[in-house]
Amino acid sequence: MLQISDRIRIIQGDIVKMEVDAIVNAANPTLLGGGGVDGAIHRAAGPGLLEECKGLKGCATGEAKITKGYLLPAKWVIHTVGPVWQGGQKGEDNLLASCYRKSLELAREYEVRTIAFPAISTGAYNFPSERAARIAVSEIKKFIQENQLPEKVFLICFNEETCRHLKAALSESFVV
Ligand code: AR6
Repeated sequence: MLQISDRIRIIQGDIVKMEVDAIVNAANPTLLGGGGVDGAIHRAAGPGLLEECKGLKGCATGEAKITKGYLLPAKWVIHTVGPVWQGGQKGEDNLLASCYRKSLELAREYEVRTIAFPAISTGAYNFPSERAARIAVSEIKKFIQENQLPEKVFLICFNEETCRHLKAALSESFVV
């Protein structure tokens, strides 16, 4: 059995290349594609993904839905909709935490052993990166402490700043 600290890994790179059971998409409520990581995932997965997404009838902020991965190395894509940052008084923290929790619950339901998350809401949706990193790490840590699956969670950073914030949040969380 892996230690909790061995079950969370930070990796710099492109999430679409991850050879994991599931990758998480930072989507919008239509689930019909967009820019950023959403655009990259749809391009790499091919048109089958959009076809399946059309049948999902959207997704509320803080919720998550699952589809197949089509041409991606990942078997599944878990689409979650992060909050748009509006200054922090509109429930953004709880909604972001909910994205991680609901995605992990779906992953557990589908017996996902390995999963990769992007830094949800920290691009087009403007959520402050350091604050988002703390929420991501604490929600993931809480979930894996209480659950066997997923066994391993990868946090993918696309830029140096995100990496720095995630690493700081992770090491802070393991200081006793
Ligand atoms: N792999 C990993 N991370 C990535 C990749 C990639 N290929 N591409 C971007 N990122 P964003 P949001 C990082 O804007 O803020 C879309 O149009 C990026 O550097 O993709 O939740 C949707 O349709 C940033 O750190 O998602 C929505 O309309 C993080 O992923 C809206 O953007 C999230 O940036 C969602 O905005």
